[in-house]
Amino acid sequence: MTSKMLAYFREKEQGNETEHVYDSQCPFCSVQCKMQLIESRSGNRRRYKTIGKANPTSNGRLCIKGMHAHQHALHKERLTQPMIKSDGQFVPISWAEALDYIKENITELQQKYGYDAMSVYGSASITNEEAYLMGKFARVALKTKYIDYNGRLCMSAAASAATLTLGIDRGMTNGLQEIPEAECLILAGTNIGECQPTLMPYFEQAKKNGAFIIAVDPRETSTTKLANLHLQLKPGTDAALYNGILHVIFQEDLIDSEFLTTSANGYEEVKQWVLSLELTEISAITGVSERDIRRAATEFATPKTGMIFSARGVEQQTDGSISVRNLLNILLATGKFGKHACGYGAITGQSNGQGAREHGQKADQLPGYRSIENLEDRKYIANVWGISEEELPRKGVSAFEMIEKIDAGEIKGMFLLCSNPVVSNPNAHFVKAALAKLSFLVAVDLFLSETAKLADLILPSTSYLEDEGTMTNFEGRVTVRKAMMKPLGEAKHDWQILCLIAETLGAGHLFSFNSAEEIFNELRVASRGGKADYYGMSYSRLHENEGLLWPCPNEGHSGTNRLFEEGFAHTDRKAKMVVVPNKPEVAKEKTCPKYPLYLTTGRVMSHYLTGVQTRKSSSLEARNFESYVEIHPETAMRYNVKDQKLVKIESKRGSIIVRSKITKAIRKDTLFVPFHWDEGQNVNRLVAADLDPTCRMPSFKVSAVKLTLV
Ligand SMILES: Nc1nc2c(c(=O)[nH]1)N[C@H]1C(S)=C(S)[C@@H](COP(=O)(O)OP(=O)(O)OC[C@H]3O[C@@H](n4cnc5c(=O)[nH]c(N)nc54)[C@H](O)[C@@H]3O)O[C@H]1N2
Ligand SMILES: Nc1nc2c(c(=O)[nH]1)N[C@H]1C(S)=C(S)[C@@H](COP(=O)(O)OP(=O)(O)OC[C@H]3O[C@@H](n4cnc5c(=O)[nH]c(N)nc54)[C@H](O)[C@@H]3O)O[C@H]1N2
Ligand code: SF4
Ligand SMILES: [Mo]
Repeated sequence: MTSKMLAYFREKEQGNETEHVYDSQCPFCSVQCKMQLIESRSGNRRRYKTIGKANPTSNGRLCIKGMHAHQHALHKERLTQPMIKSDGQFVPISWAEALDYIKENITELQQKYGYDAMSVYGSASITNEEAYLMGKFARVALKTKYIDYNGRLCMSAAASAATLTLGIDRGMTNGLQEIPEAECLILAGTNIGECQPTLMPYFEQAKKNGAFIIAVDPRETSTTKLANLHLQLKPGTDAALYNGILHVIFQEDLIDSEFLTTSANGYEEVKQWVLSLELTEISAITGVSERDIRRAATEFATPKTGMIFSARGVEQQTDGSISVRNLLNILLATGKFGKHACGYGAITGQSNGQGAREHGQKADQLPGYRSIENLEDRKYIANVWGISEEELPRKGVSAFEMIEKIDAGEIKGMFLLCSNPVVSNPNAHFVKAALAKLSFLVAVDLFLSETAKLADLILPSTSYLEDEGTMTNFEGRVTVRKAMMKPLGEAKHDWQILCLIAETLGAGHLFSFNSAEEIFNELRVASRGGKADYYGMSYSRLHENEGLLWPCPNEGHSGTNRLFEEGFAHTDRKAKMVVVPNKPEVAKEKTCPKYPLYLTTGRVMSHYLTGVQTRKSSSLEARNFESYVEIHPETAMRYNVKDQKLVKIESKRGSIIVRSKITKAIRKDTLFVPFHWDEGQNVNRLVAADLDPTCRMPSFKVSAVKLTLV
C-alpha cells in the first residue's frame, strides 16, 4: 500500500471524510432531470456520485447518462487553456494572446471579403442566455448574416411543421401529466426508452390505465415493445402511412366535423386527396399491412382522447416537415387539440433543444421566435440591441448550407461553439474537407473533438457543473441550472467568451454583461410580445415555481400548461391542414443493385450524440465501447455474416467498419448503425446530404448501402 493510500484509509477510519451536496441539472437530453452531485472529501481525495433530485418532470428519476455525467465533466482531458495551432500542433496561449489573434484574423478576413466572410455555428446544448447571445454576437459584433446551429439537424422539421400548421412551435402542446390519461398514443419514430428513459413511466402508466399504444418504427426497440400495435414500416415512408390512416378516418367518418369546421382550414382538400388514395398502394409503399393501417386509424380516432408524439425517425427525412404536418392532420381530423389528454409532442433532443430554437440562433430568426425578415420584428430587436434596423443583417442559410458555402469559398471563417459537425453532419468526408478549407476556424469546446482538431484556435469552455443559466425542456418548461463549481483551469463560460470577443471587435458596450441573469433579463425584454414570450419569468420566479412553461407574458402570469384552448396561433385562430404527397419533393436515396440495403441511424442509451462527452465516461464507455450494425438474421445469412464479426458498410460517399449484431428487431431490408463514434466508425461518412426543402433538415434516416465481410 502506498503512503498516500495509507493516509487516505487512516483519515477515513478517523471519520475525517466530509460530504458536500450540490444541486445541478443533467447536461444531456431534453428532459432536464434535476440532480445532485455528492462530493466526498478525505484529505486531498475527492469521490463523486450523482443522484436524482425531485422535480415536476422526472420526479427524481435519472437514467444512466445522468448518473455518470460528472465523469466527463471532471475528466483529465478537459481543455483548460486556449490553444493555437502552430506547425500542426496545438500550443497553449494566454487569453489575451488568443483574443489578439481572433481580432487580427477576423478583421483581416472581413476587410478583404466583407462581414459575411465570417460565420457562426451554434448549439442547442447551451443555455438560453448563451443561445440568445450567439444570435446577437453574430449580427451585432461580427455583423454577419451567416449563423445557424446544430438544432437544424435536430428540431427543424418538427419546428417548421408546428409553426406552419398550428402557428406556434412548442414541443409539447399539453402538460406532461396528461399522458397517462390519454386513451390512445401514437409514438412515431421516437425511441423514448433509450433517448428520454426517465419519461417512460408516463407511457407505462398510460398503458396500465388501458391506453392503446401504437409505435411506428422500422426497428423493434424498448419503446416499441410497450406498444399494442407496432407498424414496422420501410424507412422513409411515414408520409404515406399517415395518408393511409387519414384515408380510413375520412372513409369511415371517424372525424370531428364540428372541430374541423370551426378550427381548421384546408380540410376539404385533405379529405379529397386522402379519399382518392388506395390502401393497397399505401401498403405496398410502406410495407405495413392494410389491416394494421385500419386498426391504427380506428384505435386512434374512436376514443375521445389521444396524443401523438414524434421524434427524429419521422423528422430526419427529406419530407420530415410535411410528414409531421400529416401527423398534425390526423390530430386535427379527429378534433384532438386544446383539450385534456389530446395533443402533440415533438420530443425535443438536446438539453436546450426547445429554448435554443427560440432566441435567434437560426439563420432567419430573431429572439422570441421573431422573424429577421419582418420589419416590425427587426425594429423591435434592433432597438433592444442598441443598433439601427438597417445595421441588422438579413437572413442567412442553414447549417449544412453554410458548410457548402465554405466548400465553395464564399465563407472564409467560422466561429464554432458546442458542436462537432465533422461527426454530426451528413456526408462527413465532404464536411471535413470543407472545414479544412477555412482560413480561420475557432472552436469552443470542452474537449478536443474531431472538429476541434481542425481549428486554428481552440477556446476552453465550462461544463454544466460550472455554468449557470436557464434551459427550456421538451415541455416548454424554463428552469434555472445553478453553477456548483469554479471553472476548470482557465476555462470560461460560453457567454463570457462571446462578450470578450465582442469587446475585442469594438462592440463591448453592447455586451457588458456580468452574469447569466443579466443576459436573461435582456432576453426577457427581447422576447416580450413574441411567440415564445419569457417576459414574465425572472430567476427568482423560476426558482420559486420549479420552472415556468412559456408563454409567460407578465410577472403575474403562472405560465401556460396547455396550448390552443382558445384556438390556434394563426391570426384567424384556425389551424392549417395541408395535402401531403406520398412521395417527397426531394427524392430519398433509393436502393439499387450496387447498394441494395437501407441504412438508418440513431442512438443507444449509454451514449450521447457524437460521443465526445459520453466516451470520456468510463461507466458509459464500458457499456458500448464501439459501434455496431443491426442486421436481420436472414439478411446476415444472405451475406454470410456471423454475429459479432467486423463488417464493412459502404455507400456512394464512403465506408465504415463496425461489428455485426444479428437481431430480429430490424427489418430484412434495413441496417441500423448508431452515430456516437468518430473517424472510421463515423456512420455519417455514409449518410446522404439531401435536405428537406422546407426546413433544410438532412435525411439522416435513409441511405442506400452495401454490406460485405471484412
Ligand atoms: N441515449 C441518448 N439519448 C438521447 C440522445 C442520444 O444521443 N443518446 N440524443 C438526444 C437528442 S439530441 C435527440 S434529437 C433525441 C433523439 O431521439 P429519437 O428521435 O427518439 O432517437 P433516434 O434513435 O435518432 O430515432 C428514433 C427512432 O426512429 C427510428 N426510425 C428510423 N428511421 C425511421 C423512419 O423512417 N420512420 C420512423 N417512423 N422511424 C424511423 C429509429 O429506428 C429509432 O428507433 O434523443 C435525445 N436523447
Ligand atoms: N447519422 C446521424 N447523424 C445525426 C443524427 C442522427 O440521428 N443520425 N442526429 C442529429 C442530431 S438530432 C443532433 S442534435 C446533432 C448533434 O450534433 P453535435 O452538436 O455535433 O453533437 P455533440 O456531440 O453534442 O457536440 C457537442 C460538442 O460540444 C462540446 N460541448 C458540450 N457541452 C459544451 C458547452 O457547454 N460549451 C461548449 N462550448 N462546448 C460544449 C462537446 O464536447 C462536443 O464536442 O447530430 C445530428 N447528426
Ligand atoms: S439524459 Fe435525459 S433522461 Fe437521462 S438523466 Fe439526463 S436529462 Fe434525464
Ligand atoms: Mo438532436
